[in-house]
This record gives sequence, C-alpha cells and structure tokens, in this order.
Amino acid sequence: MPLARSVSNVVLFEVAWEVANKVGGIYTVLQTKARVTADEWGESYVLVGPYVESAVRTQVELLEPPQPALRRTLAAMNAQGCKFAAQSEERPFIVGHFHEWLAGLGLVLSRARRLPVATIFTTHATLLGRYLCAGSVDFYNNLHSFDVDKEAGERQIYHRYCLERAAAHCAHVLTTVSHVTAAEAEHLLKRKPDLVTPNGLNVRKFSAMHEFQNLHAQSKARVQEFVRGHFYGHLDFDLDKTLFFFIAGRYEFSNKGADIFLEALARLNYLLRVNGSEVTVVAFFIMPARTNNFNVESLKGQAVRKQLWDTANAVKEKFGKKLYESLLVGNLPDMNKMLDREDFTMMKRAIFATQRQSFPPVCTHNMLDDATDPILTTIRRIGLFNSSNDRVKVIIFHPEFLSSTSPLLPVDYEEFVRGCHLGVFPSYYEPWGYTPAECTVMGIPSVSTNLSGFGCFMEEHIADPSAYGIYIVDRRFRAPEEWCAQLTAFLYGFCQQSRRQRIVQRNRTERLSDLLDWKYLGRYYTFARRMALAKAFPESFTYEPPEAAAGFRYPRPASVPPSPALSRLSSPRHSDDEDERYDEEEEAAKDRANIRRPPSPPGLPPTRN
Ligand code: G6P
Ligand code: 1S3
Repeated sequence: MPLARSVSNVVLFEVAWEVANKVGGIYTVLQTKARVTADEWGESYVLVGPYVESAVRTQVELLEPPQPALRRTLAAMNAQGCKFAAQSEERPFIVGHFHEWLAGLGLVLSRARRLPVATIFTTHATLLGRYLCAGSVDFYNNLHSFDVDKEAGERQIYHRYCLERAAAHCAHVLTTVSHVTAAEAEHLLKRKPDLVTPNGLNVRKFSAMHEFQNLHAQSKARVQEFVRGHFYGHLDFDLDKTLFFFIAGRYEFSNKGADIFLEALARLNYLLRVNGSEVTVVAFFIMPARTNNFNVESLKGQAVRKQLWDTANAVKEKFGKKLYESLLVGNLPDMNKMLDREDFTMMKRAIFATQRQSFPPVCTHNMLDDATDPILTTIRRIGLFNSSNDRVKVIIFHPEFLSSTSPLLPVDYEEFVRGCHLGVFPSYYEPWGYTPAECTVMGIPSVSTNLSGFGCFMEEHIADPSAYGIYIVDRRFRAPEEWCAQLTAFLYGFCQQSRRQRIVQRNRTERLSDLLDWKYLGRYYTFARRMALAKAFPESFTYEPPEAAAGFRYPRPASVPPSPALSRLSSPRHSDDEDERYDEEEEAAKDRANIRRPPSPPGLPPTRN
C-alpha cells in the first residue's frame, strides 16, 4: 500500500544538482526513479533542482503546486528572493533527501536551524575517493590510513570535502549506492552509511521473448554500415565474423579502466593473430574529450561508402530495366549485354575512390590535446593502428553523446549499445556504474569489476555471473598483470563463442533485468525514508529494518553443468552440437522457477498514532 495514501501529511523533497539537468549518472538515477517514487508518493513528491532555462523548456511541465502549504512556501520564496519560510497550518512531516555534496548545504542548514525535517544524504561517490583514485595511489589497500584532511587540502578540495563530510554527519540517514562506496565513505567521510541504495533502471519488457534479439540485429546493421565506410579500402575482414566491443563513460582514463582495456586489446590482437582466428574485433571508445569536430578522413569514409551505394543502385536500376524489357518480349536476357561500357566506367571510378594510402584513422575527431591524450598516446605505444594484419581495430569517438543526427554514425546511445556484442567497463573507481547495467537490461553482455558497485551487486545476486554474460574482473585481490590477463581471457573466450552461443548468452543476460528494475530496487529508498522519519520523529514513526538477504538470487542457468572444472571455460558452455538440443524457452522456464525472489515491497511505515 502506498505510503502517501495513509500518511497523507508527509511530503518528500528530493534535492539534487542533476534534477532535470543532465550532467552524469545522478540524472539517470533521478529520472528513472521518478516513476516509482511518484507512484508511491503521488503529489507529495517534490524534486528540487537548479533552474536551467534550456532544461526547463525541454523537460519540465510548469504547473500550479497542488498543496496549499507548498503554494504558500513558493510564493513566499518568490517574494523574498530565495528565503525559505515553512509556514504551514497543517504542519506536514517533511522528508528532505539530498544527493551529493552540491545539495548537501541545504541539509546542513536544515539541521543547523533545527528545522523539523527528516534528512537523508545520498553520496554517489566521495570527492576525495575520486581524486585519490585518479592519481597513482593504491587506494583500496590504504583506505583505512589516509590522512583525509591533508589529502583533501593538497588536492585543493578541502572546502568541498568539508561540506560533503558535514552533510554525511548531519543527516539522520546516510546512504550510498554500493557496498564499495559504503566502505569508502566509512573511512574517508568517517561515517558508516546506514543503508546501501543500489541504482535501478526502468526495464522495458517485450511481449515476445526475441524482440530484443531482433533489435540487436537491426542496430548491428547500422554499426556495420558505419564500419564499411570507416574502413573503406581496407575492408579485408569479414563483417559477418566481426564483433563490436565498446567502452563508454566519463573520460577518466584509469578510473574507468580505459588503460587496462587497451592493454587487453593489444594482447587479444596477438592471440587472435597467432591462433589464426577468423574473428575481427572492432573496439569503440566513447568518451567525451575536447575536440574541434570530425576529421576529414572519417567524413570522407562515409561519403565514399555512400557513393559506392549510389553507384550500385544506379547500375541495379539499369540492369533491372533491361531485364524487364527482355522478359516483356519473352526472351531470356543476354547477360553479356546487360552492362555496357558506361556502367563499367562508373563502377571503376567508384572503386578508384576507395584507394587510400593510409590506414583507417583510429579517431573520428580532431583532438585538441592530440599529443597528450591518454588513449591516443597508449595506442601509439601499443601500436594498434588499424593495419590489415591487426585482428583488433580501434575507433575512438569523442562526441559528448552519440546522436541519431550524426553524419558519421547516426544512432543514439541505446541503439548503438544494442548493436554491439560486448560492453567493456573494467573500472578502478566506479561507485555504481550505469553502463553495464544498461547493457544488461538490453540483453548485451558486459565486463565490469569487483571494484564497481554493479559488479559487486551482480556477484551477490547471481551464482555464476559469467554464465549470464556478466564478466567480473577481479581488481580487488589481484595484481595489475593479473587483471589484464583475466580481462584478456574474457575477451578471447568471448571471441571463441559461436553465433548460437552468443544468442543464448544474450537471452540469459536479458533475463537478469528484473534485478535492476526500480520496481525492485526502489524499496531501498523506501527503507531510507522510513528510517529517517523514525529517527527525526520518534514519537510518530517507528522503523523495522528490512529482512536480511531478502533479495533475488539467480542460480546457475539450468543447462549449465555445475561442475567447477567446466566453469573455467567462457560461457555459455555448449558445444555447437549441444546447441542443437538447447531449448531457450525451456531453460528460461526452469530458471524462472529456480530464481529466489524477494518478498513483495514493504507496506507502510509503522506509525505510532
Ligand atoms: C539476433 C537475431 C539473429 C542474428 C543474431 C546475430 O539474435 O535475431 O537473427 O543472427 O542476432 O548475432 P550476432 O551475435 O552474430 O550479432
Ligand atoms: C556517479 O557518477 P560517476 O560516473 O561520476 O554516480 C552514478 C550514479 O549513482 C554512479 O553510477 C557512478 O558510478 C558514479 O561515478
């Protein structure tokens, strides 16, 4: 039963810099969570964010506030600049949920002024953690021993750090997005979070089980078209045996694991070459950096492809017309006369345009910091230059977002992900990590790490993650050389799968979607609000902690033999012969029956009156 229906005099304010203001992952949290929160709270749910004119015009519908108390407050705020006046006759209970240090000031002031507000602070990372990891610090092994004030001071973030720490300590309830970040907060902010609130998504359910597989095929065709253009003159590999890997996210070279991905790609290139593999891998890097637009060679590639397409169509038209005319008069066509000299000249010209002296570029844009860019300098060091011998090709995109209006690759991010085979996110610093989660709900396998919130969450809920296409690199207990070796083994194992095995694996990956749905994960936010109300207003609310370990538990897929010896292989573990006997529907039905599901969402916060 929704909270709002019974406790009608509670209002929830959720405050963040990224409300209707897309900066990064917190925007995704708030935007995707809005529906389940509004279902629970109805009109007693208010999101507060910065007024960004362009965002307001495109994302906000301006309405009169329904609650009289809120109307009066807003009118008073308007009249007095931005001063807060909570003048309400009904005196509703208020929950103030603040995200990140930028919104933390509101929380600290609410407490300093002793306002009757139950406060929650959610930190999606720690400032100091992010800064320390971006340097060359052995972060996780030294977490307990950093001199936090000194470190924050040296990095010139002391004022921000103090605000974050004050908000964490002032809040009735402190939450963060994963157990990894909970440990970090405990040591760097000196308060252990009361609750972990993992990030969810709105999961789109298809009526037919294979609809998302069809979407993969359609989107892959778009990516293949782009690759045809980009590699013109060097298309000496079979696109039907080409796999698309990608990494995407904020451009933090080592935090996001772009460094070990490149190293593993170099090793994969070697392995595919020496083992005479027919597979080619195209690896995309989508990380925003400073550029001054597309480079000429990349644009030319797509123009050449278009010209070849137009030429082929023109010849086809003429050929078809002659064929038709010949059939009309009852004759089989004379094949030698179907194409004339002009046609051959046109085709030769088109082929001539595909001649190129250089290798296809590794980057689609002119980089402003070309000489120092960490991805480009690493590529120069490891020598992955898209030469014919290379089985691994690299393409780097540096636009802010992929866009369906791009002259190079006209697809949006979702379509691009669906068209790829594997997302690779071997992060060192990743409080949660939406990118592999998004892959999962689209049925695309991914690599993450046990230093990312997502990776740990999946390890916790799935008996054999890799069987479901969730590969987790151990960056916590192993040395750097071993991370690279393990990542390379995952990538090489993936390349050895047959098409049938990839299809099976995508089905399994997509089956995990429920786990990442706000319909399930929204309950952690519900718990946090209840706890805050009970701490702030103990005379009116009580709180019972959620049952321990009451989450989902996915067993090994029904058709995977549970032998540890076999689990060393990349999954799913079918030979092609076994694939013939494999029945997806049957496996899905068996798995569904075996999944341990959490109890239904909690009901009302117990009230004392
Ligand atoms: C989907 C489609 C199949 C297609 C397959 C390609 O499953 O429904 O028709 O053959 O994708 O898979 P691949 O892993 O080779 O891109
Ligand atoms: C943070 O954004 P980031 O990419 O800077 O918050 C996200 C939402 O909680 C989280 O997914 C990500 O890991 C954090 O790092």
